[in-house]
Amino acid sequence: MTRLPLLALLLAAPLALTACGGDTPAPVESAADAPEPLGTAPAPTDAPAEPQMVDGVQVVEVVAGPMGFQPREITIQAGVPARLVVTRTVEDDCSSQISIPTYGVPATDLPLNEPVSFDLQTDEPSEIEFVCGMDMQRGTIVVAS
Ligand SMILES: [Cu+2]
Repeated sequence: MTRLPLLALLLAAPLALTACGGDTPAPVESAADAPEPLGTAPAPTDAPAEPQMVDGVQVVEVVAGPMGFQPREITIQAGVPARLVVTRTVEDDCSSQISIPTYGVPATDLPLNEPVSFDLQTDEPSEIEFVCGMDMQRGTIVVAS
């Protein structure tokens, strides 16, 4: 995997911060009473992320929280099964739904603190975009060769 695209995504990430009324960033609430997600939830950061390998599947964990989707960019490997797992952690209309236009997945409810999974296609290099129900907060999964 190359590092340059990751760097480019890192530089681009802050540009996406403004949409969707997330103007009162609050600390991420404790997930102590949440169902245990696969592995460890990603920290709320704009840094591009890499998936966790779980039983041969690239698991991309995304939190829909006070700052929108975190992480906002994830790079995965083409040709390896992959799954997007999204967990909403805030009471916020903006993040209460997700859709994946790349796959034609319509707006799908994100129950509070309940991970919702989507299988990803990784046959060939591509970019998979996911957005909030209002098409304001966005994230991208880069399928790299
Ligand atoms: Cu929104």
